[in-house]
Amino acid sequence: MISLVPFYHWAEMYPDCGRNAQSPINIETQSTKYDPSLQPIKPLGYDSKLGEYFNLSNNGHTVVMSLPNYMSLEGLPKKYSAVQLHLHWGSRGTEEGSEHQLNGKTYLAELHVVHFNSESYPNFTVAKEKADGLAVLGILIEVSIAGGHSKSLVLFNFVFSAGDYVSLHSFDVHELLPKQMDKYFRYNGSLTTPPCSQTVLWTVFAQSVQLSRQWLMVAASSLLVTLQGGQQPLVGRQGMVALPV
Ligand code: SG4
Ligand code: ZN
Repeated sequence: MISLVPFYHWAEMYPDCGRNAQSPINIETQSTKYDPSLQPIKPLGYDSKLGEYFNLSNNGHTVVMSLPNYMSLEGLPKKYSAVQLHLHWGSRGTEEGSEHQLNGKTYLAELHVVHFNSESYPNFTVAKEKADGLAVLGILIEVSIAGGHSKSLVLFNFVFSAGDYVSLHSFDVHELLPKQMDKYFRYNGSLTTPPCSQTVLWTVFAQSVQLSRQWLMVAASSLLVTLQGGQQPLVGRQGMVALPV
């Protein structure tokens, strides 16, 4: 449904999509400010292998993996628990698919790990309406010439068409995060798609994760068919970004 509404019409149906804290943004690193009060992000339970099933599915819009609440983040003002992760990539299938930009550069793809404030709210649905309700980790993805790639990302190849899903017995979300996690950009923004709720505390890591080109071609061509054009990112607000050590 959402994918049929072009992004320049979103604000007509979803008023929040026309407001001033819309994500994604272009992060101009020169104009970021160091904020010494920011803590390193510490994921807890992300590498758990408790024998649960993780459901990775293609909802016709993007590829989403549900995550258990015991995965949580430390280092944010409140405790946030994981809900799901999903991937954004480009409609032309090759180079430009990230939502956030660093110094005007669009990356190949971007992974989002969505969390809700589980200290204050009972679930994601309630939290997403609250100012301090959500926290999303943004991981920028690049092509690696060496051909190295994360094992976990290869799994996205299995969900080719809308409605496809795989259940995984164990999944190491840690593998999808950059090695250097203490350098990131932080700002208050929104969900990048309707309803565009301005309730997201964003953390975009400075270090990107590498993916092989071979993987990319398979993934991109399968999603090209499914998404028929992919998602169009909105141009959002600039500034209010902080850079810790
Ligand atoms: C993508 O469309 C995901 O498929 C959505 O997840 C997600 O919605 C939406 O992006 C916005 O999230 O981190 N990019 S974002 O700001 O997480 C939500 C599902 O539809 C609410 C499950
Ligand atoms: Zn997203």
